[in-house]
Amino acid sequence: MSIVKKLIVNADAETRYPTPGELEQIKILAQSGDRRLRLAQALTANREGIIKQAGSQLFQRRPDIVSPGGNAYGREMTATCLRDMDYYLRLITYAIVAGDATPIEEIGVIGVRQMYRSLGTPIEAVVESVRAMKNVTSTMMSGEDAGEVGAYFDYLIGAMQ
Ligand SMILES: CCC1=C(C)/C(=C/C2=NC(=C\c3[nH]c(/C=C4\NC(=O)[C@H](C)[C@H]4CC)c(C)c3CCC(=O)O)/C(CCC(=O)O)=C2C)NC1=O
Repeated sequence: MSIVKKLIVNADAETRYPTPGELEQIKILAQSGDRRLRLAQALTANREGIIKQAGSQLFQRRPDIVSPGGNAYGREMTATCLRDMDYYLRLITYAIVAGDATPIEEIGVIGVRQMYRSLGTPIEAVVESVRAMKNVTSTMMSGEDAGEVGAYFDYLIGAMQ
């Protein structure tokens, strides 16, 4: 749930006005709005290049997954793997827009270990792909921007392990 929605649900459950502390949180969120939207736009505009570069880093580090018997072996499976990376980059942009990691958790983390286990996909290689996307995006950005975006990648990496 987004910070704004959470505030409204919590306040309404107690039929009260938002507290000064809650409004302060929204103020901080609003003040960071332009920067967060700029970051989400940068990732969205560069998504193809990010996935492509991070994908080749992943397949260099983990040649087994694209070799015969590997989970991403063959053109179709490799494309599905890159699609999953794109899914995760998309969730990162949602979190940046929301200003918190909840969208990543709700859409991409809950149940994911069981899902990949049932698909025979090595989760540590998925984590490696997220790490590669983090590295590629950080080279495109200033240190401060890379830090903010990197925190969401780190959240995802930590939650998958
Ligand atoms: C946004 C939330 C969301 C996620 C995360 C998601 C993941 C997801 N990845 C899948 C498959 C897959 N995912 C991969 C991914 C990989 N294999 C590897 O070895 C690599 C480590 C990795 C790429 C980094 C592959 C190869 C498949 C196809 C597996 C198969 O069909 O046997 C499937 C099975 C159905 C399908 O093929 O579409 C799902 C549901 N779907 C969602 O809606």
